[in-house]
Amino acid sequence: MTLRTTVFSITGAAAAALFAIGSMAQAATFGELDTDGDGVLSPEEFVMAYPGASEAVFIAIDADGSGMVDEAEHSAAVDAGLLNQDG
Ligand SMILES: [Ca+2]
Repeated sequence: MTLRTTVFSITGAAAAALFAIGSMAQAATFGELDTDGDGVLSPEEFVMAYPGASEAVFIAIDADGSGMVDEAEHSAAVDAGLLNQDG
């Protein structure tokens, strides 16, 4: 790998990270949080969206105990004030 390639790779990664942070700073839609597009938020997607939220919060939001947060559960949690961008 040449130096030029290395610098380009690092720049690309930094840009991707900045984009991710910028996305999270705004009110993200459920579809944006559902990064794999399967219609539910996995614990991993949930942590990505709400880094400050604890596992207990996830369990509380997962009303049907499916281990995933669906859009209705997510919007109910947002409406209840359980979630904000700070987790
Ligand atoms: Ca998902």
